[in-house]
Amino acid sequence: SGLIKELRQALGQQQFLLHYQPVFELTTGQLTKAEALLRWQHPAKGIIEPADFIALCEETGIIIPLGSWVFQQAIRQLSLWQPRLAPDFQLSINTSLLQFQDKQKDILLCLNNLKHYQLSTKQLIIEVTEKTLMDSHHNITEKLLALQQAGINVALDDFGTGYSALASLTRQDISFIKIDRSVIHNIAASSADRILCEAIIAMAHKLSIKVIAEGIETEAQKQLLLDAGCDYGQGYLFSPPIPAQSFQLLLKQH
Ligand code: G
Ligand code: G
Ligand code: MN
Ligand code: NA
Repeated sequence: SGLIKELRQALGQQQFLLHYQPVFELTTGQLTKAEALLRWQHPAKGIIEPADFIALCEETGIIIPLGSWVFQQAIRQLSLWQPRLAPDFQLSINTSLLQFQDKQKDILLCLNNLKHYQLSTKQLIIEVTEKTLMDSHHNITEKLLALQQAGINVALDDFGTGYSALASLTRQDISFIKIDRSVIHNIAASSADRILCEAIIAMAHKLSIKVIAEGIETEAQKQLLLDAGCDYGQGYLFSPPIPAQSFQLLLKQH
């Protein structure tokens, strides 16, 4: 289709960019992480969000070169911010299953890039989805454990949606779970969702997994998460995903 052709050209024509959403430690309000989120600056249609093109990138394999670009761009940006960052600051990068099926090329690239910029592997979080964890043919667990051993943390994204199983909390290759915004959305209005959320946090903590809540939009949600002992949060209450330059300003204020 026309969109596929445009997507193939987009990488060469530098139409992709990353926005960054700040992640805060809930008890201290400290800016401790950022999630890199892909955007497509289409020449005619303006900014297109990943929901409208990631699936197509996965179907066509474009996600492989695009995923490599995301790693390189995010790590380069991290190195530019480095002088202003708290020592424990981490940048979180989203990944697709295909990137783990592709001989782990990205992961090595990622390590080389970090070395090139003299950054620590501890400064990177790689976000995976349940879909990636469920693949049993590409040594995913070994690859994720190798990342952990190299010092890169792995986060399970979209927790509480679709097929995400409680059993994934017992995995040794996960350091963080990110509770999906569809769960967070209802915690102030529905006691059932609040109880679910509290139970997820308590269970994660007992299994030494840290919790990041996504999609926090109200003070009430933030307070409930604080009371439940949630570690980190992101969402419109604090900030939407913003361009790199705006993120840099935010770093100056913090
Ligand atoms: O920023 P936005 O809410 O539109 O992102 C929607 C989803 O798109 C994210 O939750 C994430 O799963 C996916 N996404 C965003 N950036 C990337 C990326 O760089 N790589 C991959 N594979 N997925 C991404
Ligand atoms: O990786 P993931 O698919 O979870 O990406 C997070 C997405 O959620 C981003 O695309 C971002 O634009 C979106 N988002 C971030 N904060 C909020 C929020 O507070 N509310 C809603 N509805 N969406 C958010
Ligand atoms: Mn994510
Ligand atoms: Na998510």
